[in-house]
Amino acid sequence: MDAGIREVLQKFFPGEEIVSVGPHGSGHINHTFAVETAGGQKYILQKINTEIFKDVEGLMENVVNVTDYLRRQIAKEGGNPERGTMRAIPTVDGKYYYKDAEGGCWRIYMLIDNVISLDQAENEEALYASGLAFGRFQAQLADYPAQTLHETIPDFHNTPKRYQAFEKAVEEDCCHRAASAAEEIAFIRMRKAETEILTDLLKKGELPLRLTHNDTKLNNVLLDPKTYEAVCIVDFDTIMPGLTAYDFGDAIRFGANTAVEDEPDTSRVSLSLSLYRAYVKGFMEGCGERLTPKEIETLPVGAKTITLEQGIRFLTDYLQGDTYYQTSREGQNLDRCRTQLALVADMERKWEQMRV
Ligand code: ADP
Ligand code: GN1
Ligand code: MG
Repeated sequence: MDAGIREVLQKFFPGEEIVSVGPHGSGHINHTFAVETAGGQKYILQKINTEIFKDVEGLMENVVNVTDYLRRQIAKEGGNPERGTMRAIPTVDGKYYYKDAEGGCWRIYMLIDNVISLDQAENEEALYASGLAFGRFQAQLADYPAQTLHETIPDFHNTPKRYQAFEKAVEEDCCHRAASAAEEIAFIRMRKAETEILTDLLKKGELPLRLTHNDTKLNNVLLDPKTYEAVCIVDFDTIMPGLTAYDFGDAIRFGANTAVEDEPDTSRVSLSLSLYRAYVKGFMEGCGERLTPKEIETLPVGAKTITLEQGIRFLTDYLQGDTYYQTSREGQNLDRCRTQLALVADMERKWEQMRV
């Protein structure tokens, strides 16, 4: 075991014998490890990405307060709070993260066991279940005091600002990559006006701000491997006030795509209407009567806007030299961008059928 990781674990479990530590999951932001102790207890150890999350104190305060609140809600509903949400473990000093000598920030969660985390939907059940889980999540947090939350990434789903950052990256072209993405740049520019639809509706007061998860991709919902029922939603780093359409849309972008997010062959990319409808059904059931008619009407806009936004974000990172998302091969962010744009194009073809 890496000496640094051993030192970190000592801050959480002094004297405990650790039998294994290994990389876990396929998140693009933090470094995630599964840890097992000699007593058979399993944990998730994460090195938080402090380039992206500047206020770890505030971030962990959000996580601890929201998970405490959810535990109470889940217990009230007769569920099992220890499997139904994450539990962060404090250090011996009672803090929910440990800062090492180099400034690296580490946290530990109980590991939720006997679950799967999918990078691509295997069936409609998975989409229905994750829709239901995210709909319920929003309902469970409906009365949470949203003003007490720290904004962990300002303007996270402000699509017009994402567009501006993209134009700046094209103009600067610091890595001389813009020429290799000329088609993608043109595709995005043609849809500039669409980046503003939802934020304009919010400004006009036609859409309400809710407490949203903001990173609703399928691999952030742990599922039962046999029934595909949702067990637990994870990745609370971006819980902030936001629009329902974005939470809905991000789940569609990832889970109703017939290809993986970084598929190099874009002919494999399409929106599966059956997966889409399965998610709609689950999400609507989970939200109950809460959604306004305008929120329901704009769910498909959310799917298209966030897919475009994600294409913009991947392309911006490619143009800036792959500094934000973790990559494992050259050109991966450009491939990720291309899958998003191919999906946007397919949503345009299927627009009438996407109506909710
Ligand atoms: P990132 O921000 O890098 O995506 P996540 O917090 O989403 O990091 O963690 C990465 C992956 O690890 C998740 O997609 C999920 O599969 C798994 N994971 C995270 N937390 C837990 C947990 N408490 N129990 C089991 N698996 C987890
Ligand atoms: C990141 O952390 P992860 O891998 O669950 C990103 C999301 C993107 C997603 C694209 C904090 O999610 O916004 O939609 O990658 N998270 C952050 O796969 O930027
Ligand atoms: Mg994640």
